Amino acid sequence: MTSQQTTANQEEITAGQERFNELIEADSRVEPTDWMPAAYRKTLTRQISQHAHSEIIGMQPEANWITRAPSLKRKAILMAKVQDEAGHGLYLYSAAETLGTPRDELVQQLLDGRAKYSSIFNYPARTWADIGAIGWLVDGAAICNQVPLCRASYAPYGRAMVRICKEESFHQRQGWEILYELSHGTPAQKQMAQEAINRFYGPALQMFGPPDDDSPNSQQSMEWNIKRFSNDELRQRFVDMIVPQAEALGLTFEDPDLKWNEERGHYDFGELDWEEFKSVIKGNGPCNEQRLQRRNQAHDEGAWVREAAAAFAEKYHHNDTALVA
Ligand code: FAQ
Repeated sequence: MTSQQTTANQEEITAGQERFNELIEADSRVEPTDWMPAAYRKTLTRQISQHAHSEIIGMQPEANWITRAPSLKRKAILMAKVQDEAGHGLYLYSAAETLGTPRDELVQQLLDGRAKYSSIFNYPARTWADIGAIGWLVDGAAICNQVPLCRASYAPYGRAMVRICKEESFHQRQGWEILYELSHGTPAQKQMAQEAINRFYGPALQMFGPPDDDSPNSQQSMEWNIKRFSNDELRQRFVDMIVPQAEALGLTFEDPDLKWNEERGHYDFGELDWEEFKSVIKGNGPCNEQRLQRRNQAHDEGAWVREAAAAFAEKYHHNDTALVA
């Protein structure tokens, strides 16, 4: 590269950086064609692809219950929910791709265990009540975390989140309704609902990520208007939301430190098991191995569909060009 070219490149970068700074400062949106800092591109690719992987892996605990859902209606509802999660994964992979890394590469990172996905999906769904707990608590936590992401500075991510959040709201109501029926059913059903809540409370709170003083990405992501609230702020918001909802269900949380703090105007809650969280993220949760194995199997079994789609696209493209010619 000549020194003239280098100077021209630097000028372009400086102008790009200035424009980017203005967009962030004005709380405006960055489009894929805009210049952006390499670190901004990298952290978004990381977060959006992990989010996509979570949606896809998150299908598994629920899909395991489709054949065992207690009625035809519940089966249909659960199937629709699981399909929605697949759709969320697809919107998010599309958003991530606009940052430059091909989808195949992102998917490969998941398949060979290099990429993270949400810790919560490494826990099993043991009973039908767990499907209720996943809908109410896991989708509930997802909504709390994701509504602010509709305003993320990276436009394709924000746009994808709008539709995802609408669908997640249905999911949360679906979970709530399952638990409501069970908690107002026989004593055994109520107990099943209570046990599901006991299992999912801690892991659902951990979905918001590590505490703020142990969250290496938060500060920069907040400065770039990707994240609008810190992990702890959103966790608190979630606890404040679910406590009255649990009361309405007639269920309780197994947390002796959970109580209203008049001074703070929020619920206090107990310290979560962060050692367990770290261990699950490292791959040692109850279902990590099973989840990845199943995803790899599904990917292999879907090879013929990808090949057929590629062959069709090739043929279509060929005919198209032939028509134009
Ligand atoms: N699990 O510095 P921070 C759903 C990692 S979708 C695993 O605080 P950041 C819908 C983090 O990646 C659920 N890893 O990171 C559904 C980072 O590692 P890295 C998924 C976690 O990015 C329902 C390291 O720890 N939602 O539920 C977790 O600023 C039912 C340090 O953390 C999203 O992905 C975790 N829980 O904040 C589907 C939402 N937490 O990458 C099916 C979008 C943290 O440096 C059925 N993502 N880590 O190696 C976010 O909002 C953020 O990425 C956070 C983490 C808040 C998750």
